[in-house]
Amino acid sequence: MFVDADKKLASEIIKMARKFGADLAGFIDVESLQCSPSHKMHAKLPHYTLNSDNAAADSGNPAASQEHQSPGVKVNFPKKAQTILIIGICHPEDEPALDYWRNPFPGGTEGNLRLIRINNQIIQWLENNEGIIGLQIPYAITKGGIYLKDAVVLAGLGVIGKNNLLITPQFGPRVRLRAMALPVNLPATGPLDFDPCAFCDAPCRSICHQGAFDEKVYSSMDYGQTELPAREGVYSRKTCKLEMDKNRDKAELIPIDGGENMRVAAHCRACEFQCTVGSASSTDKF
Ligand code: B12
Ligand code: SF4
Ligand code: SF4
Repeated sequence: MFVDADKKLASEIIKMARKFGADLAGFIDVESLQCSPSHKMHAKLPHYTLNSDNAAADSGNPAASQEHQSPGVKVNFPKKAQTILIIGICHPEDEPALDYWRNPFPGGTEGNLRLIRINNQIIQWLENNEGIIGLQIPYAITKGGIYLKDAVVLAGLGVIGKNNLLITPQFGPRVRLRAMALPVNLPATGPLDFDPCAFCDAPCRSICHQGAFDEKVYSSMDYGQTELPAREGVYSRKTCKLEMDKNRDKAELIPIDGGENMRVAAHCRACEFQCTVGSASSTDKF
């Protein structure tokens, strides 16, 4: 049961998150998130080698590259965490550099660094004004990260689309996410009644030239749940990652902001751009 003071604090935090630059902000309690589809599926996922941008996104140290996600390991949430604050920034198509994976670069990408800075400002504000200590949650799951799309869906800020991305009413899939743990119990912001994919024939899937949506990879029978990647289990992370590896191999060494040379890789966003939800042209359709 939440009292008025909890609701007031929750709305103050969201107001401050927006003031510091977040385009989306919401809450979900840790207990619900721990039971979300990705967190339940995590322990059953086959062995997966993460790439260096996941490592760099947390450490700022690109040398910390290949990591391994072993099956059977649970996602760890910070011990005192009761509520997760999830924030997002819009990542428009005409600002591709926000997503460039740069080596060396703190946060891995400009977008992630921007999110880290917004979180830092919220943490500072919370400590000074409310005496609450917020904790940045890392990006990579193996570094203590959580599944961000699930958190946003449960916080009522969007849904999982047929392209397996989070689709928000305001920006479609063109958002980047980060989370923070809070040691207080705050009211969740969800749920949301929104499903743009229901009557859409999924151009976001057919655009993938790697064919990452061509086969059913996950079944409800094997994983004991109906919520699967790309809804029906037709997204292959292995196939998609082939494209990411190709993008990384093509990374160029270029000077950034007049400074030192960095290796810059632009990752595939085809399934993201093909979805018109939240873009100017979509206003009539949705
Ligand atoms: C590892 C990773 C990758 C890997 C593996 C991806 C994968 N999905 O397995 C690779 C390198 C291939 C990859 C690719 C991409 N990624 Co990536 N990735 C991540 C990371 C670090 C973890 C994701 C993960 O492993 N999920 C576990 C798998 C099993 O879950 P899943 O495939 O998402 O399927 C689950 C959901 O569909 C969910 N679900 C389905 N239905 C429902 C219903 C409800 C109610 C709920 C709650 C959940 C739910 O349940 C499924 C599991 O059963 C996250 C950051 C983070 N910490 O969360 C970013 C993240 C998901 N990636 C992101 C992006 C943008 C991309 C790319 C577009 C590349 C790029 N330009 O950055 C592509 C898109 C691929 C795609 N179509 O999904 C964004 C997504 C933003 C958004 N709008 O959704 C994230 C959140 C990072 C960020 N910067 O904000 N990624
Ligand atoms: S294009 Fe967008 S609305 Fe259509 S199925 Fe794909 S994610 Fe859903
Ligand atoms: S990010 Fe590119 S390779 Fe991966 S599923 Fe989307 S379109 Fe296919």
